[in-house]
Amino acid sequence: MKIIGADVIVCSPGRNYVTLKITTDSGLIGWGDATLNGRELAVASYLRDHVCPQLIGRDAHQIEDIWQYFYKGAYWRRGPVTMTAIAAVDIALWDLKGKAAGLPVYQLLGGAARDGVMVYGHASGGSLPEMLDDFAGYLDRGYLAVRAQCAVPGGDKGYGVHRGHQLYEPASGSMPDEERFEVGPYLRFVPEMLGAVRDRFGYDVHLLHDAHHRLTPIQAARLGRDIEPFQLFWLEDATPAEDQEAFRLIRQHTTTPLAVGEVFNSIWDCQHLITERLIDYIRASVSHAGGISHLRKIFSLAELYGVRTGSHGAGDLSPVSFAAALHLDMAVPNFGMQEYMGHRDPAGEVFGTTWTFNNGLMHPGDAPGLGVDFDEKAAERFPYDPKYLPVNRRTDGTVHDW
Ligand code: CS2
Ligand code: MG
Repeated sequence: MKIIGADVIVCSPGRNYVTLKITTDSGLIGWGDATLNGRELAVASYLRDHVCPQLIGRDAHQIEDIWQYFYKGAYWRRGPVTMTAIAAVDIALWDLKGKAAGLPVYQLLGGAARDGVMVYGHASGGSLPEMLDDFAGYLDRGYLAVRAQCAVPGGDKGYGVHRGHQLYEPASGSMPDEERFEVGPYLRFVPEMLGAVRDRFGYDVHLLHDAHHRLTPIQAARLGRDIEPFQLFWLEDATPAEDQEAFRLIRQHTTTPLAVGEVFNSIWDCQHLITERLIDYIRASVSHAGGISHLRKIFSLAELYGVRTGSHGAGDLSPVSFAAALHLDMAVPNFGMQEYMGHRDPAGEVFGTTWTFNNGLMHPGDAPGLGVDFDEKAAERFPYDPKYLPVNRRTDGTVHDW
């Protein structure tokens, strides 16, 4: 199955997406997701200028060889741009292999290890009553797990709070928005917010919260300890994830389960977190951590140490990589939880999907490959629209983690 074409399509149906199209001499097309929020054009160029020309003529069935060729052959290894580009190639090749075999990708990965994939939705609000009502909506729609994010009273809009009726999208403006954040009010408000969720909805729903990298290790330890009574499924990104040692300190102070990894792009970013059981869920994503081939190596390492999966599934991971995540979630033995933020309209005019949602569980469907179609004509109607993620500052103006 020889590769005869490799093209990069940048479009913006609701938000920017970078999609790789690999065409073979058998007439099959494989789709990969190369979206890196706020740095889309860097990945598009890496693919167009340095990867696509080297794909032509290769056997699309040689997924691992092609992965190794672009990982070791570049000399300069790892990093979000490189690994997102390699991920897009890998995802497209798995899509092609499934289409050539007439099987959904999860069958190629060992078949179904579960009936469906439990997903969590994103409840948020500018106030506690607004967030609680949003939370209730997810329960009404059958979700078994819900993340709660709420603006801190008197604080700025802050991470994770949707504005208006559209799904939350952090990237905005042709230059980064600047947000303000102060740790004290946040640390005092979150236990109150999570306690209000438990008071109103009880303990049967899986409850999650994302601190989004904004705490120091000891602040994260304090928050983990203070929210223990609310029995979270996980506290996410408690502290900037590149500081793996920090999780040792947090672990010493709290039994609140810890999840981290959406900014990771290789197994070496999380190797010690996993082998020393410093976390409970690894959140690396198919589209930023080298694709299906590399992510399943991370998940296999995690399995050895009792760490479960918690794949990133924000709206800036396109339907192509979300479908790929579902296929992997179906097959791995140590599945934990899949994030499902949904995709802003009119993404559905470009991406055709086959996944289903029933009673809190999702299934990728049984179409050959990933089960996602891409309408190139429709994509032309939504040209790239430069957007950046916010920059966070403390109230004294110091740049802070967002
Ligand atoms: C968040 C993301 O989904 C999450 O848990 O951390 O929304 C993250 O902020 C975005 O993916 C960044 O583009
Ligand atoms: Mg997160």
